[in-house]
Amino acid sequence: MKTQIKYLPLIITLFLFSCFKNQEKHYENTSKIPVSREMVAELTSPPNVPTPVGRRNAKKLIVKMEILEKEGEITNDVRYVYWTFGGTVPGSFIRTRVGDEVEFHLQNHPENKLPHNIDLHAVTGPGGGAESSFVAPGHEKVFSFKTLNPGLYVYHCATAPVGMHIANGMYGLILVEPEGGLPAVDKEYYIMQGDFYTKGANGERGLQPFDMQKAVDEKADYVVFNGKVGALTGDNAITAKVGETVRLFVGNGGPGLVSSFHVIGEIFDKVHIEGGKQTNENVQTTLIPAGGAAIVEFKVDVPGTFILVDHSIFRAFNKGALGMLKVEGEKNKKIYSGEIRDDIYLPEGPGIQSMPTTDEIVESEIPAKSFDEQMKFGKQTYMQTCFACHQSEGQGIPNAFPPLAKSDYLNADINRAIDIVLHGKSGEITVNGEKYNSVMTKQMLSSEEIANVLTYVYNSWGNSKKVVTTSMVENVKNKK
Ligand code: HEC
Ligand SMILES: [Cu+2]
Repeated sequence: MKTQIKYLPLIITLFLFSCFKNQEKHYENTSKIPVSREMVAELTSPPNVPTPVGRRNAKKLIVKMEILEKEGEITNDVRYVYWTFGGTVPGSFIRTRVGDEVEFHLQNHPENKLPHNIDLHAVTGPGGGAESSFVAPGHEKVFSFKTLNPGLYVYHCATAPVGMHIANGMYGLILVEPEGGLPAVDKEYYIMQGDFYTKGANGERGLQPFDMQKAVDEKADYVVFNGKVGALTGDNAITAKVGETVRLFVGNGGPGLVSSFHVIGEIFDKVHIEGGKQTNENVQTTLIPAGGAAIVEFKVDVPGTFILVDHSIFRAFNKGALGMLKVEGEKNKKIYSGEIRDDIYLPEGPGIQSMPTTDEIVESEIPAKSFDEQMKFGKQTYMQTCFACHQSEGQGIPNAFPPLAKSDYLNADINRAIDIVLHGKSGEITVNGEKYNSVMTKQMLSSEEIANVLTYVYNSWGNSKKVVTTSMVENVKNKK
């Protein structure tokens, strides 16, 4: 007790002194910003970011980054050997402020196979640090740099073959906050796109080696956020509540592809273009170069699931560049009503009041009698109706439309197949071991057309050669 009182005047003086020191002056030349004390940097794995810098003074900041080469899953049953900064793709997020003196410790784990190094775009100096950080397995290299320019920067490995090291996941982001820090927001997340090149095609199972030729040709098998398909979907989605402000630190590691970053159903209130000082407002899609970044900010006004995509859209729906932001809270019907009505729109003729139901579809006058005729008419219907989704050879599209060729699901139950074409199908199904969870709308076809098209499907592409008759379709129809 006594000693505490004795030191009280000293404590008060120190307190006042530190308050005074926080009234930091503005330095035109950021290389002159003095550093006080030493501090170990907090590093985080994606999609998390370290605590904001706020108003803290510039410091000597110790960053310890461990390189790990490790096997992971790029998508279901597809394995890949990732090379990582800190054990994740993208690598650990580094958060600094302008004027910090970063003492960088690059550690190459003794069980790794290769030497690596690091090029930080936030560094002013040869190779962005690469020249002084080349480190063999079982070694640690130390170098230091002063952060002169505020902004969001990419870091990556720059060891030959550079493209291969980046393609295997060796990239991440380092943020240099301006004096006084970034304005406070409710939620901050770390997202980074990357393209992957595997020996096997997209979805081919097993451990997939890196494919140099595909990488050179920039023919990516996977384009993903945060290192793998689904890193930000379902239970891994990022979240916010209605009314909150969200800041996304978005980077693009490449190595090959430029990202057209977009959030479906949301407008970016503010974007720090290319991660720099200049901001744009009311942006729909922002371009993020390979080896570049952007800070994206918006307020979420309505609940729902907002889909993050690379708007080069096949990458999103076929190669994995798709994430989710789930927003919970009160609906706001003024901002977004939801579906109000589903009216009939039939511009052709007056007097048509409703869509014909399958019961009302007029049966053709001359029914196909022979098997050959059924096949001929069935193929026509297939090419007009089913082809768009199930594809010309019934092969389907992975993750979207199940195959009809050699389909165990189709061949197992003929009445169920008739029912699907009559009434449509939604919900999870498994076809040839692959799960599909999508929607097939009901097809506006007559019973005879359904009989023909299914006969065609059953007698093509290695299926079970059943014949479907009009009366079989009628039976299924009348059961309901
Ligand atoms: C708009 C796209 C689309 C069209 C057009 C379409 N389907 Fe489908 N089909 C689907 C989807 C999606 C599923 C899976 C539904 C699910 O996940 O529950 C499916 C499932 C099926 C299945 C069961 C699964 C399987 O692979 O065996 C059959 C049989 C089928 N469709 C037949 C047809 C036939 C025949 C036609 C043409 C008359 C047709 N479909 C037209 C999208 C479509
Ligand atoms: Cu490397």
